[in-house]
Amino acid sequence: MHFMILLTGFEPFGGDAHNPSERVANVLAGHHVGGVKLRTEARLETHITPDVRAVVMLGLARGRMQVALERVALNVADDRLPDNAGRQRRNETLHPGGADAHLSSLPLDDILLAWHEARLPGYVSNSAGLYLCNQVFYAVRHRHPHLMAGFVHLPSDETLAVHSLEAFVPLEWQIKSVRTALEVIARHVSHDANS
Ligand code: PCA
Repeated sequence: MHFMILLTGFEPFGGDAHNPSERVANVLAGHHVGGVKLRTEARLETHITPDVRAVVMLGLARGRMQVALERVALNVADDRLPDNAGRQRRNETLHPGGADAHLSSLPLDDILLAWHEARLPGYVSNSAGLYLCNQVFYAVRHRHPHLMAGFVHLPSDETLAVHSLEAFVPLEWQIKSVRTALEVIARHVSHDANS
């Protein structure tokens, strides 16, 4: 069987005109990285088919200064804003009876090393927030505990930052960072499959 890496992004929210995570996912859609095909999805829950060997979820975190690998998903939602369907959760457990937290199962250290070797700034963040990104990250780790899966938060890009005084990373750099992370993940996935 051939493998897939599932790459997901989010649509714009909170009044933003676009979401860099959706752009990056769309740019990379259908490409091969390290011999592994990328598939991109918006509705991920129903689409984790048996050929999916890793899930990389992307989202926007305005105000961040660099691309961030999220270390942990917490079993709580506390939304600052309603989601695009108008729902807002305050201090709610996401999955009653589930672990308080799930850690990323992506090879964080190897990705960080690859970024830094390629002169792509990035770091490991210890909080994905308590909004939708944390929610999908938790749900995937909770429902598919043996799957390699994790979350990458992207900063604003040049288009979003034009309208406000905030840190940004150009979209091209964000694409490079995500592609580099996917190459590392593809290596791990192929190695696991051959051993
Ligand atoms: N960022 C939000 C939700 C969607 C997105 O791109 C978050 O960090 O939770």
